Amino acid sequence: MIHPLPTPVQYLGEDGSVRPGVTLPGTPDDWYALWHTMLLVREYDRKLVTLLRQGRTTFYAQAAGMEATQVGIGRALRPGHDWVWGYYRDQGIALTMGARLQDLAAQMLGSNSDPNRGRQMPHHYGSAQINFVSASSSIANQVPPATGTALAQKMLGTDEVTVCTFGDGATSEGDWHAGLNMAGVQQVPCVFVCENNQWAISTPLSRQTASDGIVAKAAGYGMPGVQVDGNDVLAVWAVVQEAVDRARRGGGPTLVEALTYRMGAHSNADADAEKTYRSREEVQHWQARDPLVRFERFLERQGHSISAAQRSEAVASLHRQIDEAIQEAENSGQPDWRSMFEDVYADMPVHLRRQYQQLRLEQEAGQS
Ligand SMILES: Cc1ncc(C[n+]2csc(CCOP(=O)(O)OP(=O)(O)O)c2C)c(N)n1
Repeated sequence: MIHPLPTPVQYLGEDGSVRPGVTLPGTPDDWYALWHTMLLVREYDRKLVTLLRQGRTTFYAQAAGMEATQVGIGRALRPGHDWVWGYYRDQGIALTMGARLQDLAAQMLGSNSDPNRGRQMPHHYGSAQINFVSASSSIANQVPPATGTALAQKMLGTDEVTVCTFGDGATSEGDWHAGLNMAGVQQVPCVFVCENNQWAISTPLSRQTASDGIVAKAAGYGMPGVQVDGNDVLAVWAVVQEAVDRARRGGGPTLVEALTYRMGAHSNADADAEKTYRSREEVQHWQARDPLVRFERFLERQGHSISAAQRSEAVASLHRQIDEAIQEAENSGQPDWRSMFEDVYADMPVHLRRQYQQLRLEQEAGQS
C-alpha cells in the first residue's frame, strides 16, 4: 500500500519551490545550518550502520528519511533551557541541540567516556547539558513523565517548555493517552510531536488507528492539533516553533503530527524491511521525497545552491569527525567494574557493599 502524499502544512513543494503565501522562517545562514545538520544526521546514520556491521556495537535505529522532522523540532527549542523527552530514534534532535558526537559515540559503545558509563543499552542517549532525557526502549513511557515535567515547569512559573516525541506506534499505548489527557486537563507547556514514519516495525499506520491521522486525537484531549509535512524542515520548524511559543506564553499543550517515512529498517533487529513487510514500490515512492534533496532544491532556487564539490567536501569532513569521535570513545576503554557501584547511592546499601566485596575478591583471585 502506498500512503497518500501529505496534504498538511507545507512550506516547500517537492521541487523546492515555496508555497504561495508562506513567510519563510530564518535567514540564508540558518538554512545552511539546517542543511548541514540534516547532512550530519544522514552521514551519522551511514557510519553507525557500518559500525554495527563491523560488530563494534550491538543496537542502532536509523533516522534516514526523518531528518527534516527531527532537525525542525530541535531548531524550535532553546538548548539547555527547554526539556526533551524523546525516544530512541531521536539522534537528529540531539545533534541539532548541540549533542557532542563524542558523547553519542561513547554511549553507543558503552565506553569509559560514556556519561552513563555503559549502564544503558546502545543508542539510548541522554544529556544533562541539553536537558535531553535518556531514551527508553519501552514505547510511550516517556509521555506521562513529560507531562509531569511540564506541570512542574508551570507550577514553578518558569518559561521552560517540554517537547515529547514518539512514533505512531506509541500512540496505541495506555501511557500515551494518560499523558495527553493529563496535559490537556492541566494545560501544561508541552508540545507532543508524533514522528509518524508510517510503520511501527511491521505494523502499518492503517492497523494502528482508525482515526483520521494521529492529529485527530488532539481534540479528544482538549488541545490544538496540527499536521505537518515532516519532510519539509522549514514547515516543521515553523509549526513546532509556534506551538513552543504558545506553550511558553502559558497557552497550553499542542499535538503535532509530522508525516514522514523511515527509509531503512526499523533497527538492526529488523534487517530486511523491504523484503518482509514493505514493498519496494513504497520505499521508492518515499525515497523520491527525500527531505535532504528537497531542501537542496529549495536552496538552489533561492540562489544558495550547494555544488557537488561542496557537498562531497562536507560529507568527507563529517565522516572524519564521526570517525574521530568513535575512535576517541574506543580509546577511552571499558568502564572499570567498580563504576557499577559508584554515583548511584551517596551511602551504598549493605547488599551492594557485599556484592562489591565479593566481586573485588573474585577480581583479585582472577589476577593472581
Ligand atoms: C511497551 C512496548 N511494547 C512493545 C515494544 C516493542 N517495540 C519496540 S519498537 C516498536 C515499534 C515502535 O513504533 P513507533 O512508535 O511507530 O516508532 P518507530 O520505531 O517507528 O519510530 C515496538 C512495538 C516496546 N519496545 N515497548
